[in-house]
Amino acid sequence: NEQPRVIKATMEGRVTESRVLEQALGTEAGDLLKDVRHVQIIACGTSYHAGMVARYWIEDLAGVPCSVEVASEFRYRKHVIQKDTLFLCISQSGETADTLAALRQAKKAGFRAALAICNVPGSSLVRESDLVIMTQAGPEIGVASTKAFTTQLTALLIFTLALARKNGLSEEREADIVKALHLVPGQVSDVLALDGEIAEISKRFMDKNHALFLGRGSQFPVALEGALKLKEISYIHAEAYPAGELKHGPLALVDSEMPVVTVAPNNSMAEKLKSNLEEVRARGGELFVFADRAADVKPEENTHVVLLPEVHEITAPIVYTVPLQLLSYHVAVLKGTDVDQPRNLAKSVTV
Ligand code: F1P
Repeated sequence: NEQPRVIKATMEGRVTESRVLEQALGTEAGDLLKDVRHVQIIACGTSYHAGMVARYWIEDLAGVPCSVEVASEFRYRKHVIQKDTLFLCISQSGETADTLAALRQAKKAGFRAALAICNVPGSSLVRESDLVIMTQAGPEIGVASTKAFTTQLTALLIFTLALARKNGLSEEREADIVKALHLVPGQVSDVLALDGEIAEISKRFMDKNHALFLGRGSQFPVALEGALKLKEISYIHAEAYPAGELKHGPLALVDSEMPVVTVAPNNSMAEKLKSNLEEVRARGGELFVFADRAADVKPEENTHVVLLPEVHEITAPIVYTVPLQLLSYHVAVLKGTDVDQPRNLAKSVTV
């Protein structure tokens, strides 16, 4: 519920009405970003999903190749780090052992600069990085990240625009996206107002043991994050796939016992996604579709549609995350699990 306010706070002092401010990443940023030819993103858990969204933005808007890897793998393999690589670590706590180990290891190999997206001032990650964008999420009480994620996305979009400007993004496109970013807090409030509707559909998950989440493009990581939230707090086994992968395997799982949750804003992938939904419907799967009016997905038998505000394609992942958080929350409450402290999990994995 705090997300509209903390997303706004993360933008404050970094963007005007239509531009990202030069000092958004600190005074040294200009020089350090100038010759970046590759971005390597490292993170764990929810923060990793934020990095996956950012890859779509960085390649689309800045035209810079971007790789994303979980820190727990990156730190244990041989890798090539080049001098013009920007090493970007995302961590709510700034104390995640795998993320710090990956950063320290990459430092030995040499890179252009280390940028941290972090929520805790003075944390190890903040101290060890050259550039920092602090998210303004405030303390996360629950183990499962929620507002940390949407503020990370906000910070990552601001970073992407700063990098993109150095790589020739037009002023018009920047203004279009910054204006869309200013609309996000209000759009998130509108989504939070759908709480009752989402609580109602969450009842359909009570007797389910599995769920499938689908998204296309930058909504694929949102689907991954939705599945992670459901696993973490309601203990329902959930998997996320890019919708186009359905026919390459997961379709075999679809029957009336498999709820399929889809994030379907009216983006450039919408038509393809609709044909994926048909594939599910034809096999008796129960569909839960989060879409805007323009996406034109009709409620039918076995298809529950939750209508969301119309959003810009670039900022859509921030807004579409929130209904999936609400869905997991309500399923967990109905199942009586501890929403704030799920079994077996720690807020910060420091060993
Ligand atoms: C990473 C993370 C969280 C998750 C849980 C365990 O933490 O995987 O995303 O919700 O709390 O740790 P961080 O590096 O973002 O602090």
